[in-house]
Amino acid sequence: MASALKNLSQYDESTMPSAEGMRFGIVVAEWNAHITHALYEGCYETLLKHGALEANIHTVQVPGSFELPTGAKLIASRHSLDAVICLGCVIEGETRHNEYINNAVALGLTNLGIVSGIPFIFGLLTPNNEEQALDRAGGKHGNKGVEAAVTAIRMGALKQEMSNSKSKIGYS
Ligand code: RBF
Repeated sequence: MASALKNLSQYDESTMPSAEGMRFGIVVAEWNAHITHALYEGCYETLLKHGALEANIHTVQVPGSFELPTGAKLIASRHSLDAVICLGCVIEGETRHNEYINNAVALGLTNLGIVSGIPFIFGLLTPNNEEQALDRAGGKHGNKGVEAAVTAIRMGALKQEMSNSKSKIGYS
């Protein structure tokens, strides 16, 4: 059912691949740290819950969400990773800064993923106000950090499965 896909915080654990042996990068924006650190906790705990080893999870902080794609590229250049998770929160204000930052992050992560073949996971909250952010960082709409980790594990498994395939398209 389509509605079942709206909130991956309540995912079916029995369908999850094991994250044991997978290597992850996490990039966290410091802006709105009370939100992004809650996302990070949910994300990190979920990776561990599915078997990832602490030694295989590499975390860096960047100042703001606009820096997430660059931070993601830097961490992916330094470590061999199965997925990179980017966590941030851009709250709408009086000006249109949120549109510019959010679009730049979405485009940047999309490009990184296509060019590198590594999944770059979009864990950016784009709320209209702080309440909406809190609702999605452990509140009534779950924790999008958990959902980002679930997506990273699923995409990491897909990447590993496809890495043996000989047929390639596009850039690689
Ligand atoms: N970064 C965030 O992660 N969340 C925000 O809500 C946020 N709001 C910003 C508002 C303005 C007007 C500006 C100029 C920057 C904001 N940033 C925010 C910081 C941005 O992501 C980046 O760190 C800086 O623009 C430096 O490149």
